[in-house]
Amino acid sequence: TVEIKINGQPYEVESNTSILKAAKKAGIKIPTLCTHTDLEPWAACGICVVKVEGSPKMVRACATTVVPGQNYITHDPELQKVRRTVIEMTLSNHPQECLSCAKNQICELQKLAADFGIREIPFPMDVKRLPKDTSTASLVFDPSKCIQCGRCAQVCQQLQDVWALEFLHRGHQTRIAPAAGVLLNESPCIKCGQCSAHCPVGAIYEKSQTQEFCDAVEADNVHVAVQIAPAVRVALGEVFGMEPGSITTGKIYTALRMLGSDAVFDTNFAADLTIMEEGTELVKRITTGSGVLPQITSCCPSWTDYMEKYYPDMIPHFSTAKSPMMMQGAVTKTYYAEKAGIDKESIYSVAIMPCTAKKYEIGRDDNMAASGVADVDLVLTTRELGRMIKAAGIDFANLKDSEADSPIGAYSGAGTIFGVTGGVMEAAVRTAYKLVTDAELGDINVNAVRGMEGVRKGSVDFNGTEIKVAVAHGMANVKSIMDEIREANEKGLEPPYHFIEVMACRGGCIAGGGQPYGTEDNIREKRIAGIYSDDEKSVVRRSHENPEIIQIYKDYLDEPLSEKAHHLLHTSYTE
Ligand code: HC1
Ligand code: SF4
Repeated sequence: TVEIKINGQPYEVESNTSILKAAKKAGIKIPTLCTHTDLEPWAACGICVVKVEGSPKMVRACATTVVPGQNYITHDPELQKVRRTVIEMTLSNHPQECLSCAKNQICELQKLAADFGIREIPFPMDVKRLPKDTSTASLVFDPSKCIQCGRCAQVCQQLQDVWALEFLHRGHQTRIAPAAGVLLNESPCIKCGQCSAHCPVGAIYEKSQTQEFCDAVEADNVHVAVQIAPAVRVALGEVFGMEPGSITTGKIYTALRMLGSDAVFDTNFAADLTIMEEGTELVKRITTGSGVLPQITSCCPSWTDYMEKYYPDMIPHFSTAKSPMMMQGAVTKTYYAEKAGIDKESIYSVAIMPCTAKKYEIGRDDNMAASGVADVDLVLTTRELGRMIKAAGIDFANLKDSEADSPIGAYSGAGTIFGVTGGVMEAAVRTAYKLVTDAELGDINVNAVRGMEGVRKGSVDFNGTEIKVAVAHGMANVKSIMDEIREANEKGLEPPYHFIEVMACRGGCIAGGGQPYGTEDNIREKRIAGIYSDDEKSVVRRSHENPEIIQIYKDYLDEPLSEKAHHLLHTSYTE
């Protein structure tokens, strides 16, 4: 640590920390629009300027490291004037459409303007009108609202290593867009939505489809069946002032019924189903030598998109199991429809997801209508559900809990942990162990695959056989593992792993691009703790012990990888 002063008060702070972080620790907020705790600072917006006592220059607090003994002035009339001018100039280039903006009331620029009490803009208005990019199924990019802070591009490049967004042109002409000015769906974009989760204003946001839900509820003879993803339950509460990580599963079921859903199911059920299929597929690959190793998870649609674009030679490594969302849709319109005596054509299947890429996933043409009609009709993000609940005047935080509907609503703790990085792996290990050894795993918490390291490698002892696994999250972290596998393939070496889990977003789905705004590592950790505590509280913690899973195989699917299971629950990938 080093000793510094902030506004004359002495503080002991970590060495090599920035002035911005040191001040934050001391409880002093220096405003900024471009920095984010997920990203390296790049000093774009200029609002965080501070003074160093004894020096005539102002420095940017985000990108300046503390020097022992220095006294930093964070707030004085001159600094406030500089900041105010930067905000006013930004506002002069920004459309004044707050009332109808996707970020109304949660926009960071709007908040700064309010904090600084800006009532008039003393510069001529100069808003560049550029067309909105609605080319993907997931996102709307409105370049007119972009303030060139660069967060989206940084996140796309640093965290995701996708480079779909970059700064084009120079000087006054600078703007952020896909390279060569193409549309997002012509760029390498994987629809993860991390740009939308990090944008401080309303320049990039999820494609809102709440009206489609309302229309379905209003329509005659439509049976609206909804599923909720694992990660939604530990984040939605934040929209209503609850602590991140609060488990609101029962309240979400109740709210969905109040919004007009006819049946409420849980994606966690299908996460258990995925484990049955994907776990059996893995065991088959290991024990019979059919299919290549390592097997790689395929439930994250941004990851499958990325793999198809950048590692098409590795497609045989993908598990053919569909994502839980797609499996849930398929069994909703077949098994459930038959049991409930409802026409599959009259079912409208809705998925509430923490993810913007899930909107894209339902439009992929590879076998996403296994029931004969679209298996999932509509995907809404956690943020969209939050808005619908607000609009309906529902006091979410005080709702009574209710239960999901049978026969595809029950889930095990293994299904829940799909929502965190390492969770699919842990859930699969719990069931694969049983399949291989015919015994239950002693310690059900597979700690080797937990945590927030970008890449985690470990092994699990399957009664004398060492099963080697690896987990990666945050798309930029996948490269080292994929290169390792590719090298082994090219040299004809033993596969370095048996099973790999990849999630595009840092932390897994709990920090998906469709989650409530403000996701940072401290919030990720709370949501992760919520997921693990839900698992620990579950009576059933292994997918193969979920009674409704046992039932569906008995009544309908026969056994994992059966012909029927193949038809409904598996898919293929394209180069
Ligand atoms: Fe996910 Fe999944 S865990 S992909 O992160 O496999 O979105 O929550 O629903 O489908 O279960 C997302 C979450 C989700 C699927 C499951
Ligand atoms: Fe980049 Fe993801 Fe945004 Fe696409 S959705 S531009 S990949 S951050």
